This record gives sequence, structure tokens and C-alpha cells, in this order.
Amino acid sequence: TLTQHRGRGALICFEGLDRSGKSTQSKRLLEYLKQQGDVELWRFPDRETPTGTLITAYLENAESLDDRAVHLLYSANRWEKMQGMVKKLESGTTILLDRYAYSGAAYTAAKNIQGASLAWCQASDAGLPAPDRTIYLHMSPTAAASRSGYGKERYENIRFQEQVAQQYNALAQQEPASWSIVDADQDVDVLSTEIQHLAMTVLDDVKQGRALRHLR
Ligand code: NYM
Ligand code: MG
Repeated sequence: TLTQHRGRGALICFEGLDRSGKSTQSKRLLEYLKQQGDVELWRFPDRETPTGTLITAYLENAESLDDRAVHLLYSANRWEKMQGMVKKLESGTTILLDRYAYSGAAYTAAKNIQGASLAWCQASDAGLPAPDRTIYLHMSPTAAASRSGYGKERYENIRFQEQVAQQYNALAQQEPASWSIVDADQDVDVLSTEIQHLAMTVLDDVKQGRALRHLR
């Protein structure tokens, strides 16, 4: 039978250092994709949930937590949204992610904690929906720092961001086919256009029947 079936939505993730422009670019892509169909922008950490409240207190230095404990909180913060995410995707809505599991792995691995290798850091997110594409906003830590400066949150310093960049690099090399590395230190409109083109190729792949995968 020829039943009209609306395919699943695409899962597109933005990653990059603090101040690399993820929020700006993900919002711009959201507006652009609204012309094509149903699309939502989700951001991690989701600061509204119970784990999100704890994470915010930690980031603002109001709370000190063990590094592994906070790592698992970030991961739990994603897991608590997982069923809703899968349902949305299955119903045909595209989801844009402003940070996701790759931030979790990169930021904790950047701490160089004995015993918390990159593989250890990735383990707690295994099984979550895998992005169809991860758009990495590449920018040097010095260039990012010179953009209207960092806030007062934990991690927002050049030294640490250099370590984060190294970990992102290792993650990109694990999945070269699903990572697109774009130059985030260029004109914001030019970059938006580049990202729009990229996103359209992803939406096409998904329309052709590309299956939703899971993080390993
Ligand atoms: N961060 C974010 C982590 O350390 N682990 C994670 O799993 C995620 C999703 O939170 N400096 C860090 C990176 C950021 C901080 O995010 C807050 P944002 O996008 O700057 O509000
Ligand atoms: Mg930040």
C-alpha cells in the first residue's frame, strides 16, 4: 500500500569551545529550518531540570562536586531527555542540539583525571541517539577568549579551553564521516550560509532513509 509516511527528523549537533558561536549559529539555523518543517533547538546542559540546577550551581562555583560525580550529572541530564528526544525525532521533528555528549566527554577528559580516560568519559552516554551530523565550530582558544570575553563560569579560561580543543580533536577523529569542521572565526553571515547548506544535505540523507544510530 502507498501510505504517505512522514520520515523521522534529523539530529544535528553543534559543538565547540566556549564563545565559539554555537548559540548564535544554532538559533540562526533554527530560524532557517523553520521554513522547511518542524524543528526545535535543545540545549545541554538543560538547566531547567533537577540535575540542571545542580550543574548550574557547580558552574557558578556555588557548589563543589567530585569531577566524576559532575560528569555523571551532565550525562544524566541528557538521559532524562532521551525518551522525549526519540519520540520527537520519530514524529518527524528535526532537533538541533546546542552542545551534547561530545561536550560531556571533551570537558571531563580535558581535566586529565587519573583513570578518567576519553573512553571512560564517553561510556556514560553510550546508547543515546547519535547525531546525524556534528557541526564543530572550530576556533582557537585565544580567538574565542578575545570575543567579548568569558563570563565567570568554571572552565572559561584559555588554558583549560586548549585542553578541551585537544579532546574535541580526538572525538572528531573517531567519527570523521559525521563531523563537519567549520571555521568559526569568519563572518557570521557567511558561516550561517555554510551551515545552512550543510544542514540541507543532512536533511536529504535522512529523507533518503538514513537510520538513527546510537552513541557507542
Ligand atoms: N559542559 C557542557 C560540560 O562540562 N559537560 C557537558 O556534558 C556539557 C553539555 O558546561 N562551559 C560545560 C561546557 C560549558 C558549560 O555550557 C555550560 P554553555 O553551553 O556554555 O552554557
Ligand atoms: Mg559557556
